Amino acid sequence: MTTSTFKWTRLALVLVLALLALSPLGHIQSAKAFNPASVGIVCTNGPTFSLEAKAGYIQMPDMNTMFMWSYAPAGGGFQHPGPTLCVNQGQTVSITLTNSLPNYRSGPVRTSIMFPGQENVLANGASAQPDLGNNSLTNSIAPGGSVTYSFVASRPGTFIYESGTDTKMQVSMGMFGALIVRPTGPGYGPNYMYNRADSQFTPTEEFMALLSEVDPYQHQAVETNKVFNMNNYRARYWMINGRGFPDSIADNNASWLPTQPYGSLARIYPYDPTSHPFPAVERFINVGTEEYPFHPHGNNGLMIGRDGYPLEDGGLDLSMEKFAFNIGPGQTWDVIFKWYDAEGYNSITKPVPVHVPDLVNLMLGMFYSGSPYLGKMETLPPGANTLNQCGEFYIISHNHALFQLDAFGQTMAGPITYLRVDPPLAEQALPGHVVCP
Ligand SMILES: [Cu+2]
Repeated sequence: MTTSTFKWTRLALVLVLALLALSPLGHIQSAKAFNPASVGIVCTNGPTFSLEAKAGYIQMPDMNTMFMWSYAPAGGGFQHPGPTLCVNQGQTVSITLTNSLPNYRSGPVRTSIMFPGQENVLANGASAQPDLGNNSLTNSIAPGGSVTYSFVASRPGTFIYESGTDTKMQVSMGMFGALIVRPTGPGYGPNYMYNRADSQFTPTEEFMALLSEVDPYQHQAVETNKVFNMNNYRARYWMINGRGFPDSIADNNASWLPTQPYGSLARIYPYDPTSHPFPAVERFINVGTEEYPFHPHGNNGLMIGRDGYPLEDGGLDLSMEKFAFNIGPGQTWDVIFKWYDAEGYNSITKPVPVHVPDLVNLMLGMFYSGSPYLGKMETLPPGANTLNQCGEFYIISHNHALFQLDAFGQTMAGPITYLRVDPPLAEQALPGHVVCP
């Protein structure tokens, strides 16, 4: 059995516990691209932003609710993580922060934002300074106060913004978000990661995995005005974009996750030199305290940038293909990937050469279409259900520190998400094929 055959079989048999909305099947309509707003990065476009530090609750995958501190749009509802701030290289970015954090242990809580990777940051127009008297790495503000930070986004890439005040506690409580700077060099633009021709990607296939963790005992201590004690810190939840699996693969702005707007399902089309020539991109970000070795199944990723620097040296391409990306605390990694038909399997001209075991020995995944061929749906055995919509493939991606695939003791939750590969649009439009919703 070749490696790729093994992958096909494993894909067909993988057991999946998630739920996706099942839409009506079996009717033919003209093929059109899915609504890109339901998946992928949700940008809050700049360069001027107003954020509010506040407290709220999120839903954990084990159905607990968790008290969090986070950044939200000023005057808007609570959300976690903070808005994904998108700007263009060269712009002067201006972020006004208002402090609406509740008192903690009867005292006011000062806070701030720092911008790792950005230079010459100003606070209210003057050079930002450490505020060590208030345990802050940058200018902090008391509740009710506000401060405006500004800087020139001088280089493209993926960056973090996070609290610079009492950082162990406040970042642990959830005060972080992503900052994306798009290249503006001559001939480049928002569909490039860097000012490099080989960093071009498909704009509707830009994804983010903001990886974080939660120690519920520390959060409960803060909620109930007890001591946050980093000596006792131990994460029990791990998240992608502020959600754990299976919520992680729900759409952006899913109605049952009102304070966790960002999904992490990556939904793409196969590579095709004419109709779909450019790859997808994923921005990996680690705001936790542990390494997160993220592992997509089924294909490798090409790591092209770290911490906002393209992997190059004097014109030499230092990008590297990896089967797992180890994202260290505080790091960001930019990874491009594509799904392509390496073996050319075809149900008639080149069938998958594998003997299908007896039904009693099969475990049918919830996403299995009944066929190992992309774009085909076939009858499933009696009693088997599928959430497959149009013969698409689902390939799991997860954090490979397996103890982190957990939600306070509930296993197979946490930082798990999926790559969904849809059949090519032209194929969806063929007679007898199902159009993907
Ligand atoms: Cu795995």
